[in-house]
Amino acid sequence: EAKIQDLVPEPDAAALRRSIEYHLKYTTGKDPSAATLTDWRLAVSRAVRDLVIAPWFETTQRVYTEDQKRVYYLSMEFLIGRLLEDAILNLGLDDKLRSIVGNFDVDYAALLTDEPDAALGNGGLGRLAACFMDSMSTVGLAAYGYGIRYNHGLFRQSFENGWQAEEAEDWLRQTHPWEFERPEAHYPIGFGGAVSVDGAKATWTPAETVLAVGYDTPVPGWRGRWSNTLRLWSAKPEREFDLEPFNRGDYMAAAAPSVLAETISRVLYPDDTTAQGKELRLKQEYFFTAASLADIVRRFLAHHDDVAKLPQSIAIQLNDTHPAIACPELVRLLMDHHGQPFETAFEIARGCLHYTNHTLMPEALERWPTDLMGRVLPRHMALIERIDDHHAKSVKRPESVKILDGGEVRMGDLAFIGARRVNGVSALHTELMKQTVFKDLHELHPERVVNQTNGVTPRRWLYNCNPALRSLLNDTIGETWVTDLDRLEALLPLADDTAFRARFAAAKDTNKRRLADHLKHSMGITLDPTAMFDIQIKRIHEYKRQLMNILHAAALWNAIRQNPEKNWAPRIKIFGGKAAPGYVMAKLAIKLINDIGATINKDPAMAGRLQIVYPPNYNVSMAELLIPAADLSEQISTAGMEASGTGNMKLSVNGALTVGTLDGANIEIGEAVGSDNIFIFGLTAAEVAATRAAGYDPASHIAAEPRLAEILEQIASGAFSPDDPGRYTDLVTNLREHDWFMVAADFSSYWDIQSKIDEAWHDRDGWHRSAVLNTARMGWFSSDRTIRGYARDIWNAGTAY
Ligand code: 26Y
Repeated sequence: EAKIQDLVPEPDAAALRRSIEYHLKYTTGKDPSAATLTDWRLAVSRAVRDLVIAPWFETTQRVYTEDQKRVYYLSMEFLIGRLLEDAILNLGLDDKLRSIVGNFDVDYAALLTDEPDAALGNGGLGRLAACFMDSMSTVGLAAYGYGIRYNHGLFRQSFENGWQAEEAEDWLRQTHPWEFERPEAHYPIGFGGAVSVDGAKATWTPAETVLAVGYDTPVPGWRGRWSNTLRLWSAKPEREFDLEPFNRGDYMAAAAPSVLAETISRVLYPDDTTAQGKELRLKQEYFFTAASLADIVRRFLAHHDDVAKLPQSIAIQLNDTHPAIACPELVRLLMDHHGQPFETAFEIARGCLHYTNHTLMPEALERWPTDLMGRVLPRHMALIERIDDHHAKSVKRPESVKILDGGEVRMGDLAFIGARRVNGVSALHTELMKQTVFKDLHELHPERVVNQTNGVTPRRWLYNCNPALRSLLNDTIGETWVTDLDRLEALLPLADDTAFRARFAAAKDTNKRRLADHLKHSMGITLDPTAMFDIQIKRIHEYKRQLMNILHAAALWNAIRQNPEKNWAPRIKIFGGKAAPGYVMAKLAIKLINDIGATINKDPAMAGRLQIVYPPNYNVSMAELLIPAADLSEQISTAGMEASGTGNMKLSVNGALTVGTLDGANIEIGEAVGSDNIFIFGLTAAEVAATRAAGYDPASHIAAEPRLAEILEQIASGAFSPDDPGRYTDLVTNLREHDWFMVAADFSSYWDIQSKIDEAWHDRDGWHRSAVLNTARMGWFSSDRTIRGYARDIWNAGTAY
């Protein structure tokens, strides 16, 4: 029996070179003398992609002949980033390609960074889906990712006078060399119209139909030994255009069907804050969910005949409620297309479906007005009512667990009721799900909620992004950690080895210089690589409290000016992140960071002491530069509000120490690395809840903390915004009078821990020891571990490796 890894041809350098030349000429249609950097990149990408095809076919074939259980990961977002370097490193071709490309007189590093990020996601949820795709291939699990092929991913961010400005992103302007269009894999997706009922049989006649066309990208795991598929759907019109209006000379009307259809997959919703109830979003959700289910059922029926056996053959994971319409859609297919009675259809569907929750924030929980749902998806609306009634009949206090509430469909409740398992993404988050949002449903179905703490792929987030540490690890403990991250524990004794610590510190220094070089070129600023790189990178949200971080910077500025000769740890606070375009408070926070930053950076007394840096357009590729360079990782959300966090894991495994609240996965990170190697501060989730219940008063906290009172005075009086002194009046009033996110309550504790961090920084040996222990003890946070957990506890699916 052929092993999949035997099929990955180990190409010699000459064959690879010929393949690149071939693709430059015959695929890109360019002569070497006329080829641009992008032409070369496309040719190299094609040559690398060719090497993935054999294991991809082999995986598909093996899953089919062994009739393995297939896992389907349905996600509105896949925040992938660049693909070429990842594929090269997974296949082990880095050294060869560097020299081949160099011999063509092309800059290898520039060729790799020429690729635009595939930014088909907003943040944590989308990046988690991408890490899971990598891990599912690496552990050898039969899986398909399903999502939307947005023409425009997350917007490009720039700063205009310190304010965020947004520009459309355009990653498909150039050829995307990794995908295969599958015009034969297309499904008509209906919207609107009416349902006619004849006895037990319902027929839905949509008013409008678009085609979902699949685009496949192979996802090679480590060393290419297994390769799954990411299938993204693009919306196309059934008819490209109408001839009748064209003949009349009405060219706009002639193109109307195509405009309408293509709108559906045109752009990613850039908001992960407020579920806005927009019709187009509902159409996007149904579009990709219905296409995926049609594809899943077709694949099943190609070699099975009894739909009742679906749950044995497949497992579907819903990444948040965005694809929760899968429940009524699968019921609809089973009833209306396969003749199953409602109750059987519902039990089959529930046997296949599983739901991951990523947020407890009420404003981010999806709810759809019933009239909108009824208009866009009339058959589904009727089925949701039926599911609701059916569920209510089976429980004692039905009024507490209704899907339909106040004229709205609550998608979280629908997903919970329609799923065999429901999971949270960290231990704390799962507990809070049971105690708050899903309290009543959990009491009715106590076996349903399980935890799967998030993880991150060690390929992209250690091996690939941190070549300096990668070589040190490989030299010291071998390479097995790449697929078995617990092996990093072999570093534990080396934390006390002076020579090893020095090499570890040297790797960090290399990464800091790499970042400093990059920022010199991109922003024209100078960073001292010996200063502490204090980094907060994530979407801008009130609950993530970037505001508290910048208030700390302003307080430090005051303190340093008062006592410049004190032994301050030189710090560079680096921020990265985008705000949702309509999120006014988040955009104001960005402006405040830039205003305070400008004041601090131009103060000569701060030179060598404090600097603020905020590079625009934070994305996956920028994360790959920032994370390996971090000394301090800011994870300072109001306790109880960050479901898990995954940036916290990436930073810690790369040897940054965390300053954090007892929130999300920070708690589990603290347990892993040990309380001496993490800086925990602030209220706990229980204390936050209790403080709120008792009637929280920020004013008393501000009065008790003169540092905070002073900076709020300064901000309110326009010290950082002389051009518009009233700019922050509302922001400061809000902090003084409401402060929902409890910045004032946690500020003293944050200040104190930051002072301890200054002291710890001066003990260089102690710091490096803690950094080594972070890397050594973070193995559990590999997404390989997370995926094995889902496979075991939720999917009941096997893994080949
Ligand atoms: C419905 C719409 C408003 C919406 C769109 C996107 C709502 C939520 C989202 C995305 C949420 C998200 O990214 N959540 C993050 O998921 C990560 C992976 O589990 C967690 O680590 C992180 O704490 C959580 O905020």
